[in-house]
Amino acid sequence: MTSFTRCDHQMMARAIQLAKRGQYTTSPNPNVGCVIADKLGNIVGEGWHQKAGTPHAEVHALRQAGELAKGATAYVTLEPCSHQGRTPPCADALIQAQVSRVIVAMEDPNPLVSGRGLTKLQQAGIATETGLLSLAAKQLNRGFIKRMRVGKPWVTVKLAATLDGKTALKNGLSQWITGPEARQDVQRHRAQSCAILSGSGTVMADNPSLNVRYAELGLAAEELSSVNLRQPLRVILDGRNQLPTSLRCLQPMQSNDAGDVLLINGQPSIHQFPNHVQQWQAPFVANKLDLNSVMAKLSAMQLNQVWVEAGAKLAGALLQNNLVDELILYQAPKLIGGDGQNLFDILPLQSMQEVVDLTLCDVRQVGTDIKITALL
Ligand code: AOF
Ligand code: ZN
Repeated sequence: MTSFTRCDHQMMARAIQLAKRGQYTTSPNPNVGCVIADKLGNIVGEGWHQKAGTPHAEVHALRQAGELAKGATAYVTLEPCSHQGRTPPCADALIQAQVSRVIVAMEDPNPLVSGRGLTKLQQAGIATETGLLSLAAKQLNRGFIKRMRVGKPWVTVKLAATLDGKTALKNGLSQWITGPEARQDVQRHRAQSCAILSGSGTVMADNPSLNVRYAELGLAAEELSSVNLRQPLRVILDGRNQLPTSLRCLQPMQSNDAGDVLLINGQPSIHQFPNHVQQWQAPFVANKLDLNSVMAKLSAMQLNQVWVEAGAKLAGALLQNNLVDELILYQAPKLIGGDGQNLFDILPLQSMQEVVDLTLCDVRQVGTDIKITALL
């Protein structure tokens, strides 16, 4: 059993902090941070991965450390890669720099790596240890880990409701149930996601733009000016091919290239959509778009995290297909009453054994609303 020192913990905590800087920009790659410390515990190099196709965290840290990397310890939030991807293997770079020890928070779930990076280091005589602050490291890359292990993205369903659990009036009106702070919080979650998923009913009723308004995120000026900030792919399910072309969520983004909408339908739309709207025909199961195939498709497109903003039907269908990993519910101190719309449309249950159980992870107040985060 490995025992890590207080200094080890501090260094890895710093590496995790650095990794988080990539939270809006690294996908499809994971968020990774690296700290290099000399024998006295002085930090001689720091780095984090910024964007797929650019150098990995270790390379940035090694460049900063220069000659001082020799004999030092590298703390990395993810096992150094062993393969030639868009960039060369980090394990080789660490060996070449002659570090003496590498501590990683977790193994890389990428089948191209998965232990080979650590083996390579060990074979070169470098001491390795795994598992320091692993829970925090896994939290950083839930989407990447799930895509690599399961072939599906991490799915968060976001819903906004009143205290009595209603998402809209009976006539569908819902703007706005939650306050501006909760809506700003949603912007942050959208920005961390690779895709925003919605259904035709919701986009036709509310006409949302489903984009990220970075100016509302409260980012530091240097973060805001990063050329790497991206817009999530907007994925709209339209099983009945009823979407008109005029909706806000189908319009091109100024800051984005073509290809930023994926319209998933049963057959090609009769409408002529602009080039940035791709279409994909999903298989049907029981007269409905097969949501398992939809998620497998999004994973194959290298989308790690999917943020769902949809109505009760799609949210309920995802839930019943066991495709939801996390629920984020914003609850406003308002009451709508009996005939308002529900959070999830699920089949009437017959016994308490069938009730959907969630695990609460976080409850906090955001502005005037309550934010509940629960895992399925
Ligand atoms: C690391 N350090 O900072 C990151 C790693 O195509 P590439 O070259 O960018 O390789 C991508 C893969 O490398 C990615 O799927 C994951 O397995 C690993 N990411 N590894 O040593 C890093 N971002
Ligand atoms: Zn690497």
